[in-house]
Amino acid sequence: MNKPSILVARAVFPEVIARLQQHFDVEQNPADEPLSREQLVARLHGKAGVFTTGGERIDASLLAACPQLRICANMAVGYNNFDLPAMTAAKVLATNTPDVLTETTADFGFALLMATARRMAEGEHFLRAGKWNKWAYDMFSGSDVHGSTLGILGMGRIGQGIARRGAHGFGMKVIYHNRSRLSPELESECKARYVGKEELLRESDHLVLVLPYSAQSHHSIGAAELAQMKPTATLINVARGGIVDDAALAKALRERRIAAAGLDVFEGEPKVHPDLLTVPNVVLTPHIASATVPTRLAMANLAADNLIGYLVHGKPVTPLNPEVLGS
Ligand code: 8YV
Repeated sequence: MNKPSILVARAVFPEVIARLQQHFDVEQNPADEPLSREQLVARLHGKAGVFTTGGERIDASLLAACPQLRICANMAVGYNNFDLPAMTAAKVLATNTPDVLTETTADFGFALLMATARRMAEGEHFLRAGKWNKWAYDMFSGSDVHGSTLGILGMGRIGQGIARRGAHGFGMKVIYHNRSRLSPELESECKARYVGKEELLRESDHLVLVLPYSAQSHHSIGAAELAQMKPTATLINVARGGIVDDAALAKALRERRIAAAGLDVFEGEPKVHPDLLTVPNVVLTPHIASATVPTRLAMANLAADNLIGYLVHGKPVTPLNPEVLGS
């Protein structure tokens, strides 16, 4: 019997490709570069499934051009590259990779918070540039993490992981804002207090963004929100570019209206707003919050499990639009 055909849109672990080859005819984009829209549509011709990594936009016009497509499996927990209603209307299953990256991403969010608060990147650049030739009482003085107020915008699994680290490991007072409140049990586990967005902006010493990107969350932090934050505050984004207005942030950092920012994600990445590259009080990393070998492997295997689960056994593991299954 012919195996179903799938496309793997980016280079991923060879052992995961080998697993997929046991069940499918696999075409892989071997290049480091993402496929252009035209290349993606051309390569999806006749494919029942696609393994995506978050950069490939799946929308109504692509779906109309690829009528054989039955599943798009994202190797990412975020799925803002999917037009979910259009996929559901076209009866195409969408899957993502929740849970397997939660703790790794929370570790990174906290590391970025620490590096930002304690000005580690500025110190390293100074040292590498050969400028360290004396001690000074105020050299790279940052802000304390222990005992400070940790604000979290978006309190899903990763937000809760960051809250636990702050509350239990660093004695931080945790406040959060989210579309919905956590259960009392989860609030007490995370030692987190629900507040309105204005209070969150006003009270946070370190504000971490962990909310999903959507039209509603676009520029959730812009000039007006930055103006409400403490001048000593830090802002950390491990969610998605586009949640922050990067131009407004660069201006606020340059004018020291907030103390510093730690950013793993950017509007229009991998391009970075040029003003962010020239302000000193920012720590910049290239979207690597989930990047440990075991976690990336677990993410790739879960995306593969979804393709195999659905196309071979009719049972995906982590469907986003399960209504497609019954139709
Ligand atoms: C991924 C992410 O590395 O899971 C997500 O939503 O942002 C990252 O963990 C990225 O999307 C590529 O797969």
